[in-house]
Amino acid sequence: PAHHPLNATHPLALAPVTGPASSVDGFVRQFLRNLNYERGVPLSASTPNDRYFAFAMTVRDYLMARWLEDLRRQRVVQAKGVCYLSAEYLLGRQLDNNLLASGLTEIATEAMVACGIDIEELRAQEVEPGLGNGGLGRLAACFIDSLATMGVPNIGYGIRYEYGIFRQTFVDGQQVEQPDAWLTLGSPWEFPHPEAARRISFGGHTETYDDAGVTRSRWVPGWDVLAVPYNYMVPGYLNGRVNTLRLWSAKATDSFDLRVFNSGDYEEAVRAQTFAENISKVLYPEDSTPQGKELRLQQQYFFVAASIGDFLEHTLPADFDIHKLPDRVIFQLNDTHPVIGVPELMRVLVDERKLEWDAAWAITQQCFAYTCHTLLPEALEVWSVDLLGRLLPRHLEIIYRINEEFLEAVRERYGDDEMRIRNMSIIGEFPERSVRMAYLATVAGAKVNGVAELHSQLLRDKVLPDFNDFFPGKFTNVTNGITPRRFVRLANPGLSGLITEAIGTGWLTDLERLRELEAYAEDPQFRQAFAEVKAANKRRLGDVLRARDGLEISDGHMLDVMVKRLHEYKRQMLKLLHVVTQYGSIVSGRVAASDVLPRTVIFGAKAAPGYAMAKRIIHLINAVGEVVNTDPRVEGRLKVLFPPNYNVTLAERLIPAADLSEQISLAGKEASGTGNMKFALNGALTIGTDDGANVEIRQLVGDDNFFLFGMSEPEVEALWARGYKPADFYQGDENLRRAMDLIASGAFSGGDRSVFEPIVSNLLYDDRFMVLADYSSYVAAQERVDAAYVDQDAWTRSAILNVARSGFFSSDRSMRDYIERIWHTPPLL
Ligand code: 4GP
Repeated sequence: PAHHPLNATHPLALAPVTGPASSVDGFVRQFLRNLNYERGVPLSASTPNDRYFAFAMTVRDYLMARWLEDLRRQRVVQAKGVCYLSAEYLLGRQLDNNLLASGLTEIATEAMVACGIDIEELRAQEVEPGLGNGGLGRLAACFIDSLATMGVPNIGYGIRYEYGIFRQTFVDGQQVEQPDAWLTLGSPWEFPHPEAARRISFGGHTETYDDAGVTRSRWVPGWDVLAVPYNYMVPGYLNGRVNTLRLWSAKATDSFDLRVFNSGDYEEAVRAQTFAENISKVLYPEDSTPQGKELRLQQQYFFVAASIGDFLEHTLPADFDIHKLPDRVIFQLNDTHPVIGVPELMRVLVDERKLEWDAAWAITQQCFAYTCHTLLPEALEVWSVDLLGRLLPRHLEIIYRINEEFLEAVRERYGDDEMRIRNMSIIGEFPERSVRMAYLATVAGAKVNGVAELHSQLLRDKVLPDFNDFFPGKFTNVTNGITPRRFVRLANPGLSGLITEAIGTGWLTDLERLRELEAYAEDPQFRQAFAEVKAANKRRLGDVLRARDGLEISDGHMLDVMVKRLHEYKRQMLKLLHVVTQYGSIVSGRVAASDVLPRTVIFGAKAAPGYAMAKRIIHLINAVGEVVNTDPRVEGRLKVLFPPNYNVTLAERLIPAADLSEQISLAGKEASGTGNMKFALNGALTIGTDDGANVEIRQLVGDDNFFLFGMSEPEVEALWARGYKPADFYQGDENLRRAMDLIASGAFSGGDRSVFEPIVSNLLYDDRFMVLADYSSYVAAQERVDAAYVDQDAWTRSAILNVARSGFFSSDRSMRDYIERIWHTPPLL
């Protein structure tokens, strides 16, 4: 038969897609349908995984009509939208979030009761997609939640890593990494589209050719892989909107050489396949080896080229006038990982679409904006020219030309100021010729932003001052935020209920309304109820830690929590020195155990697999915990718990239970922090330095409700300038000396002084992050904490004020700031 054109005007195809009936019966029917027709099993023979899949698919089915409608609307309206380019999305579990967003929680719960199914068992089935390392990846997840909730058209683009952030275990107190095989049982939330795979090229060489009298360059690649899109729904909160997250998975183009296979060389036959599929195999493979570095650049180009190509060819209509691209999209660069997208868009515009260089550059400069997430110089990515030229030769040429024209403009402005030109060049010369990706992003981006006031200011004035001078108005700030749907409503249902009782609904999408709670801080009954919620959250955490790790939380203890990646600049060591100080005072008899305020200190932290010092610190934390927790002289009044494998799921239990939030980085090092916001919004008080977003938290909640300590950023600078000698601080503070000596003595390593010697000597003779300099101020602040905690009612009042005054930290507000200052993408009504 002849080819049949798609009959999209068939009445049934035109009818709006309808979800299952919004009733318990409707849910049950669809659930059983999915179990039978999608899983191919009857309820009686189903496994927990079958039931979880059928359940998740049912939730999906309710969201489907909205998703299709949003896709249709975005196709028709062609309004400007955001393409968020991020190598990481640390999503956390999807089930409860999607139930909440679709307003199905009650119906679904009742439906499971009706089927005799334990909904908790279903929840426990879900493995969280750990497609991120920490703050940067979690931020991306919060942002796409907010955009959907605000009805702003957005596609999140990233990588579907087969293995996410490693699963952390402890063996003899030391971190051991296990692969995170999150896809072993499949994921019900993804929609693969192998038919829409895109071919992504690498290697080869460039050549010039004559194009009707014009000499042009082109890339003759050496090899390619397929990028297969997997779509995920990103539902807005109760607003009927669903955006898309599109993650790319790598597949070989000619995956299987049957001839070689038949000849018996099975390994050789799949070699190409293995090589290609490595690209999306793991999140951030170790980059300390040359091979690892190359793979990482491959990942970056892979997902960015696929995303830009997808947007231009798939999302835009076929007849789109490419000159209007800036009216239609902004590509937000989440740190430097996607910055190779800049030369990629130039390549597409100039080589493929045949635009003049200047026209293409004008478009490109309006279509990108760059967010920086760090202040550590070693975290600003550079790629050796050698590697980049080998992997992406045409892109290197393009980068050279961008740089040439940029430096010419710099010369025009400042004359032959060679020092300045060398400092601003996108190409660095030492220690090897390399491309400075942050500079490329800054030159190309319409805007550059830091992630908290202090960070943006330091970025502007200290990291990139020449660029700020050259591009006035390009630098701006958008303070980070967190989604209150996941981190208040889902994580802390008790507190959410209490808030709604007090101020009514609506605050979850208008978080500044939490201000109305201020008056309730003065109401003894409310304080009582608030304290009860906190106590219940602690019990709930206790249940989780007992079941998960066999850990016990003691009644009546203050919960002092430090959860974040393990890094020297974050200064887990400072917290640990405080613990060791307290322990030392007790066992030496200087302080009676009964006079110590009972505290449980909880750490959660993963160390990068190749970061030896961070791993040693983990070992020491566990070793200290082992000794402190079992020493009878402590009488159980001081405990150190370190549940392994801190992740989003655990964060959702830990944060609502915390009394004290540790945000103790060296001032000028933590770009923003977002955990700090989550704690404040859940009614923990912060002990913190004036760093990152702590500064803004303190300004908002007020000095009386925040324990500030340590040097400010200018003081840190001044101390460096004077010459920092950590040993002087050691000599000058008896408590500090005792604590350090106790560690050095082998007290936490069975008498073996060598185990933790590298930590001790690093602190004494190097101490890049000035732990010793801030120690005495920190211990003094902890004494203020102890004193304040004794008056439980006053503490609760402060905790309520923290909640009431932290509405600013909603990621909805961050999104409004991005929209107003950078994106100019209004909600689609
Ligand atoms: C983090 C920063 O360290 C943290 O301060 C910030 O809150 C977060 O980004 C989000 O902006 N950076 C990373 C990273 O996670 O990988 O550089």
